[in-house]
Amino acid sequence: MTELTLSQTALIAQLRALCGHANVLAHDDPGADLSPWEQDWRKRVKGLALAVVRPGNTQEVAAVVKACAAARTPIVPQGGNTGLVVGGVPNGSGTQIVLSMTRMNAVRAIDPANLTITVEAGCVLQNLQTAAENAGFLFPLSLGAEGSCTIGGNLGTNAGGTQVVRYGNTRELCLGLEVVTAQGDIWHGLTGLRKDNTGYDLRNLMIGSEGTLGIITAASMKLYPQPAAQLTAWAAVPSMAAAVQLLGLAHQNLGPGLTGFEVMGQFALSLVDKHYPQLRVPLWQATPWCVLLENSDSESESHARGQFEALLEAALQAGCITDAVVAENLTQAKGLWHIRETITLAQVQEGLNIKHDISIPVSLIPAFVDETDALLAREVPGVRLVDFGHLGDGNLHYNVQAPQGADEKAFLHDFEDKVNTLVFDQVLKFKGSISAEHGVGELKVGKLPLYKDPTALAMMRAVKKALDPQNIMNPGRVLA
Ligand code: FAD
Ligand code: 2HG
Ligand code: ZN
Repeated sequence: MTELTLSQTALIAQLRALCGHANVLAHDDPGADLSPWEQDWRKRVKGLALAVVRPGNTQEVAAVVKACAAARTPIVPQGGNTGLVVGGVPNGSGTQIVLSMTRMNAVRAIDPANLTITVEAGCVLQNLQTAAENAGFLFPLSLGAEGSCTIGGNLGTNAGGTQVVRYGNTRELCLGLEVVTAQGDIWHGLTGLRKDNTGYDLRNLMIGSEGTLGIITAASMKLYPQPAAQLTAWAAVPSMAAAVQLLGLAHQNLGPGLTGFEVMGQFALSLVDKHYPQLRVPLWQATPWCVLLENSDSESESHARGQFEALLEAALQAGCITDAVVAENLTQAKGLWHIRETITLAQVQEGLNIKHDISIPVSLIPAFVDETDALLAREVPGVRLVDFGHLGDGNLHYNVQAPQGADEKAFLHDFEDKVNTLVFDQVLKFKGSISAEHGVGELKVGKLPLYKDPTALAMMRAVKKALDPQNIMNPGRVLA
């Protein structure tokens, strides 16, 4: 730990006066362990915070920001710290404040007639889902990290997850925001309105800005009716082209009932089988791809089952599936989803890898995969592809694992840039995006200018300069 300057010491004292000593952790406190807030989930970066500040309400957030703005001290907002692109941890300079939102976790209100729920930013996603369920509604955002990620982080990254094909990503689920600006002012934008054409859409500017424009302190989110029945199927498909054909049939047969459509490559599933054998992955050994589908029905379970059987029959006849299992009950369905959600953890067990969270028009995905697989095999011999994702949204997690037995750190050092360039060039060629749902963070900040429209980037820089002229909000993330 480097020595604190006098102004840093004064700022920490001021923050302690604002939020309470126990809610401001700093390295000057003997025994304080800041590493949970300094280390990113993937263990790609270990930063060094000047302090971790945990405000308890919006007024405290505003006061903290004002104090930091006066001291020109950068602020890194953090929720559950499950982000995958190094966006929510401080850099190594020891000069940045981590603003942890987890104490602000209240459900403020539910409006059943308006179908909205208002929650504070630090509310854990699973708790938000449960609050909605207890009130008789569905909050459909769902992702593997839902037990620890927060709605503020979901909004900050515009998270996707497994229900986007039906309900949209976090952006589509949000009606209003309360935000503390980079100047420490509070924007009271917690409207529950579905229509509001009174100028620029500031809500959508904040969503997906990864903490670089302001701090989200609360949000009004949409609620939906609970489906009468939810059925899950797991199908073996012979190729990515067949998976895309199955998606078309699923749209036709299930209409808005199609609430999930995930694809999983054989190697991705083999990692789950290897590291979590107790999960009993079905069908994976005999097929290059498996698909997980969900049908949510507003009528009844028998209606849903009938629809599913008709779909799977049509798919078998068309040759786009070779085998399938339909979960008999909710426990089995949860088990199948658990296998899908465990792929990320199985990758961690296997070792560090290079993640590509990309989107491509669904129609072009089979050609993208064929071509890019071949290019990688040629350029990086022995490379192993952990390929899976939200095919219903055209979103692939096209992850690259070191060759079997290779030193993973050396592999990343020698090949990360080459592999990223190769994959992202392919993404550009296939009219895609280099970040579908995880965001830019620090990991992709250098690549964004190479793959984003220059006029769009210039407008983004202008917005950043206008809203955060001192560049204190999560500097170095999204825009370099
Ligand atoms: P953090 O990691 O703490 O922060 C993420 C970003 O948001 C940072 O830039 C941070 O500065 C900013 N931020 C946090 N809180 C605020 C706030 N209140 N105001 C402004 N900015 C803020 N992501 C998906 O999109 N889809 C998935 O399916 C998915 N699955 C995952 C599965 C696993 C096992 C893991 C570990 C991660 C997964 N993620 C997924 C990534 C991650 O969970 C999401 O990005 C999530 O939205 C991050 O929430 P968080 O609270 O952990 O945010
Ligand atoms: C998922 O869809 C997450 O499971 C994580 O977005 C993806 O591990 C990954 O690359
Ligand atoms: Zn994902």
